[in-house]
Amino acid sequence: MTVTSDPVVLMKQEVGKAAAQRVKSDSIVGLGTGSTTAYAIQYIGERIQSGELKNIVGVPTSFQAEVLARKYGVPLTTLDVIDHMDLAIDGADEVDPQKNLIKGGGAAHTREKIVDSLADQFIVVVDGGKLVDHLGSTFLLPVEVIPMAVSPVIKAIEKLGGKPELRMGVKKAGPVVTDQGNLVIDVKFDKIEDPANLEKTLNNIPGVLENGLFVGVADIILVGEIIEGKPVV
Ligand code: ABF
Repeated sequence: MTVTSDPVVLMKQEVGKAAAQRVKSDSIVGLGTGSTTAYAIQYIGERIQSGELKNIVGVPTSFQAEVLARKYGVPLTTLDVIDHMDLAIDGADEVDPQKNLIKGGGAAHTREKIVDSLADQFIVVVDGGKLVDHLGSTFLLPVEVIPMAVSPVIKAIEKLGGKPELRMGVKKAGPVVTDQGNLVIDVKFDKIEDPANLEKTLNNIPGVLENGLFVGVADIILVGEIIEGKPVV
């Protein structure tokens, strides 16, 4: 683990560590995306290197997860090879009281939903700031769209009452491009009353590949807090 005195980093490290400690030898593990999950991948790697964990393989949810797994020595496999997945560890942007999520801040929600929903147990690692009363209150809802369909999808989302905007790159000019070569539209909904219905409705719009509503997928939410300057999970 990286040595730091930053309480936020320490808290993310502790949440990632807590998730990684749930990995047993002979497990197939879904490896999520995001800064908190990055610590879980690092700690899984450390447990493998120390000999504590044996016969582990990971299924990455993004190129970022793949790079981290290789960096920390977590062997990788694919969904064509395995017949089940014991657990998946992944981050989230919002978590509601029913453990439904908004994900996709890292534009990886399509592969994340495939992997996370296939796992026997999906463990979510977040800081306390991600907990909300209802989804959409603090984070825009990401929707992955085939590039040629951006305009009609924007119109269809506006008809649903959403306020869509094409996600633009920060470091790189132009729109953000996903691992699949698609674009991401981020949508503001005043209040997402029925996330299950909205998830299906959005995915039925021609040109939409996947949206960031994860309804009924998460099993365990590990929440990190900083209490009196100390990280607590
Ligand atoms: C990923 O984790 C995304 O779904 C989400 O945007 C991100 C949040 O990660 P963190 O806040 O831990 O950096 O799975």
